[in-house]
Amino acid sequence: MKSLRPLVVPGLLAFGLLLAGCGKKSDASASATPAASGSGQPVKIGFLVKQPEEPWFQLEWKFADLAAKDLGFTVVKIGAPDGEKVLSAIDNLAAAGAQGFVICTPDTRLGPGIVAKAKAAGLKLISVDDQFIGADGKPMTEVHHLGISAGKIGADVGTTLAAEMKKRGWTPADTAVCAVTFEELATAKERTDGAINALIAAGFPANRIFKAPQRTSDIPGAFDAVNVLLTQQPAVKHWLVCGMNDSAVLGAVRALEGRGFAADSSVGIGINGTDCIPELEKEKPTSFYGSMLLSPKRHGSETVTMMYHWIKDGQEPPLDSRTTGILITRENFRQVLKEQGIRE
Ligand code: FCA
Repeated sequence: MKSLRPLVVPGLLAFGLLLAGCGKKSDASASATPAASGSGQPVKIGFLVKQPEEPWFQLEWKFADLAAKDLGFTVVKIGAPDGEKVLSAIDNLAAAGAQGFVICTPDTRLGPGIVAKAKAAGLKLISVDDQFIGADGKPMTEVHHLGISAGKIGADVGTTLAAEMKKRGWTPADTAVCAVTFEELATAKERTDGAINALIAAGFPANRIFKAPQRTSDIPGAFDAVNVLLTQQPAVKHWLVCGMNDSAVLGAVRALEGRGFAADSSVGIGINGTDCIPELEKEKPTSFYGSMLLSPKRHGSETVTMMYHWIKDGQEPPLDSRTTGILITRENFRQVLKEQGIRE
């Protein structure tokens, strides 16, 4: 999601115009698309992701493909980093005879437009990871969604950070929290809010918790944000780090290293568990202590499987499904990743 913030308003406007312009064409493809359910046509399902370069999304795709192989349908994998790509992907899917798609949208505020476009194209729709936001600013709970229990997973990060601080004998006087935030994305805000609240509940002083807002939700975005914070807080001796995902915490850890902080003076815990594997495999431990491993298997395979049964058998999926996370560290990650089918 590159420099989304400054482009959001023009981006949304352009998305609206594109949508208006596509109305006729979509209607045409809707009538050209045979009724999906029970039509006897081969099932074809699109899987659109906002950041195809992130290992998390590559694994979702991998598990979607495995489910498709098992059940005998096709998954069309499409990287859609902006609204324009999303719209053209929906057109292409409809033209190619797909009956539905799963999407992690590049901007949750595109939700109403994506719903309208999918409807016009006669495609069923499930959102994954990032829930659509309606025109009223609230989650679009009428759109079928599979996501994570973000607040609870964030809270587990906070509780673990507090325990690690205690283990190391660090005091609140010389320790601070760096929360790498991306608050325009609801699931990201719920995660970092969950971590912050759990730290406070564990007795960590609220005035020692600092937010480092990312401009982009990737490693460079986190790196830049944390460098600013470290310049502002030169007196801190020990840092505890949380963020929306592994990339956020990896960017923070690299920025900390640039200022001389290492595993003996800072602790970071990510979320995803899929984008930090090379980090945990490094011979020498870094400040990246561990991650809450989510289930790319469930997100990838369950979404397309639900979509498949919806198309084929008319079986509507639950409106809202949530998945959990488990802590992986250098001690257990090989074993857990194997159990979860992520690594051999
Ligand atoms: C969001 C994040 C991903 C992953 C997913 C479950 O889409 O950007 O990294 O954490 O939620």
